[in-house]
Amino acid sequence: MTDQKFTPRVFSGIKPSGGLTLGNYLGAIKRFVAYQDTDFETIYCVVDLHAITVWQDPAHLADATREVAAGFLAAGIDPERSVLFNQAQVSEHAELGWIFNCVARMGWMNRMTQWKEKSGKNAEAQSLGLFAYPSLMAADILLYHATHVPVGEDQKQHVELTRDIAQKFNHDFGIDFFPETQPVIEGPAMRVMNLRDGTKKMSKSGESDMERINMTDDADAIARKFRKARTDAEPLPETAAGLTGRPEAKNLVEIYAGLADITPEAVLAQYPGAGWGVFKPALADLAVERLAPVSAEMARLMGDRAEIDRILGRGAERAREIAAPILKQTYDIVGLLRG
Ligand code: AQP
Repeated sequence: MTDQKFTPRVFSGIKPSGGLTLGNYLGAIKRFVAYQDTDFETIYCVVDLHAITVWQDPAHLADATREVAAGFLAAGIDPERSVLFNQAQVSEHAELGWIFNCVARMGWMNRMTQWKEKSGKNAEAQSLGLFAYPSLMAADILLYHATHVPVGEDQKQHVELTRDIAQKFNHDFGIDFFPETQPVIEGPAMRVMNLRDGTKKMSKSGESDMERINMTDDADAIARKFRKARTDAEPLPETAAGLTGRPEAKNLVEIYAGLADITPEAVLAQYPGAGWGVFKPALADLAVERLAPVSAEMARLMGDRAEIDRILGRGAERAREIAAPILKQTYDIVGLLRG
């Protein structure tokens, strides 16, 4: 249950560590847009401070930040109805992140699946920022006393860690100050998988472009990538239970369901026993139909970078109006002296 004393408020972010993928669209952006038609206040952030936990070329980072903002806007985020900004413009994120570095425990970070996957066998050579990034993510969320965070399945553990940090802070200082934020993960395609390996997540920074659909891919690229997507030799089953143990088939059915806003069962009812020669072109057509207007609008917006910068600057001012008093109270609770 969400604590009634907190305003129903959604916060979520995307890091500009490469071009947006179909995973970001289905797992995040499309759902961010839908929240604008609810009673929640909506705050969306391009989390550029998270992007630099791995090397980013300074010559490209600002444009990558604008491109994620363009993706939000093109998909339907209205900068009047939602607060839309980039993290680096609101320094309160980094300040609260530091305080949470002093609340979170090393053991908690060590248990994060994403840390284990990203650091691999080379943890010693990773940045300290990559290790600590879930505590900055907790700050992103709690700086706004956000009650709900829509994320893809891969981020569930980090939102749960945010709850642990809030609880420990409240307990350590004997105060009920930070809410217990809920992760919201519902519907199909909450974990869109790599097209060449159905056991791995589709990522912006994955090695091969063929393993992901980018939001800016043209119709030919989308058709080619789905045609070459790895599958097994069986046709589609008639019920969702028949997808068990078939990760690639399950992934393509879930992507279709996410794009069409229907359940995987409804997809299978529409294509009972279909072969890949039928299903893959239908999936490509649907993806083009959904993504082409978004990518055309992204390209148009990227032609006016000054306008994107203006929107992000204004969003940062609005974000700070909420964040600054919460940070000030946090400093007071911790006993940090500020004039
Ligand atoms: N494959 C996915 N399926 C469903 N949701 C996804 N998200 C990301 N990939 C998938 C969701 O998109 C939001 C923003 O994620 P992010 O870009 O900030 O971080 P990430 O999860 O680390 O994304 P990537 O694409 O894998 O980036 P890189 O390769 O740079 O690390 C989140 O809500 C996430 O769940």
